[in-house]
Amino acid sequence: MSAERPIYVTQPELPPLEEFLPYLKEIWDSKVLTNGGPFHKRLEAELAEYLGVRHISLFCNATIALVTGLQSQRITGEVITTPYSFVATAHSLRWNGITPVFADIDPETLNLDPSRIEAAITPQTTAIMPVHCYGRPCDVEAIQRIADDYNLKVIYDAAHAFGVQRRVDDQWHSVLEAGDLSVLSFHATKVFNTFEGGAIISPDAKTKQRIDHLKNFGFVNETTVVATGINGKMSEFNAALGLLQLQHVKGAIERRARIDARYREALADLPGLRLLAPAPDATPNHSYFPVLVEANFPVSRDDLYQLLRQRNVLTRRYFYPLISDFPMYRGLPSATEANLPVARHAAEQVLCLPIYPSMTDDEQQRVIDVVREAGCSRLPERLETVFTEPPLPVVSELCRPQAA
Ligand code: T4K
Repeated sequence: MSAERPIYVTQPELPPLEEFLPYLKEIWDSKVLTNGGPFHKRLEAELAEYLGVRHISLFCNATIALVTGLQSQRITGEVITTPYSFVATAHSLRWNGITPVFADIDPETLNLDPSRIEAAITPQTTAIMPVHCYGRPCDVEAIQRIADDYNLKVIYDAAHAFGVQRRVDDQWHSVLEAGDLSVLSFHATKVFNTFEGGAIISPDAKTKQRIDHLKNFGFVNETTVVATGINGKMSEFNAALGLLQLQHVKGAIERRARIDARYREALADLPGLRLLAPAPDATPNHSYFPVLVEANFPVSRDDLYQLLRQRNVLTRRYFYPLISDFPMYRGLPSATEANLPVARHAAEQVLCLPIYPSMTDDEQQRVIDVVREAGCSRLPERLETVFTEPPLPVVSELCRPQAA
């Protein structure tokens, strides 16, 4: 293992501690810690404005928000979803007693392929749960057309899609407005974090009210409980942090954009390394930097992953294994290999390179050097040296990107 400092796939963005202390003082003075206090109210209002949405309900995390969102829409039976996501997507269905039905993904976008949805619909289907994977918008129009034709709800797992906008008829709209509900994650690893946290974006005040009841045990007042709700509330600590994070998030996304651009410039010429093309007509948030290690890359995806680990670059294979391969899902009829060839292929090729605002240029260069070194290894005997200690031969000038 390398003696160099570890570079993680992500590192949470945090504001200067001294900026947070006055918020803590206010909490300490008021002794209002949770249950919809002043910071909670302010964060809902300020986030709605920042994101360009009207109704937002804060949650303790996105998983509980997904579970609650499904419950609020009274979704039952079967829901069509993607196997290429974090396991919480399908778990939220199971927590509602719903059967996930996996449909394959699009090879270009890695999002649920609308052309695969119709064949998965049965009389038990009540909804579609797509994921804006890596923050890249799904084909929301095509999905909505199918939902309308079959009278299905659409619940978006938008955990990755903070701040992402789409251009519709020359106007920019939040991607979170699509469908019946969208769910965001504010986990430590996300573009906007409140340590842990999440939110549901609702289309109208009535839906938000129902969700607000459901996340507070079903209470509507001191003595009335109208539903089997849960405790999904965000605390004042997390909400206060969110307010402060919001002041810094624009700069954080801009820094991510520069890291993204530099990876593209440095890695575009490597045969066998596919970079996902930016989505047309969308403002990305650069939450992840996935690459697909194809068959003609000199080393396999897993060898590249190990090679990076040897150099203390701790990438992740989001999303491998597929959700449909986990033991609680693999027995489902929709989980078969034959049903999900594109998702399986992507899961075997994907590697998410480190991207986070505080990543330095030197750290990024370390990542680029290892990937280029692997990508430029042409001779079989060289491949063997790649995995021996002491560390690899110096990257040849030939393999260096033209511009850093
Ligand atoms: N839907 C989708 C599509 C999702 O991707 C997620 C979560 C959800 C729903 C559910 O959202 P939440 O209920 O979590 O709000 C991470 C996150 O835990 C998870 O939130 C996220 N998706 C998923 C894609 O990634 P792991 O198991 O990879 O996390 P972990 O702890 O290995 O962290 C990755 C790296 O981040 C570490 O190597 C170092 C760094 N890190 C992480 C944490 C937690 C830090 O530097 N500090 C930290 O506090 O799942």
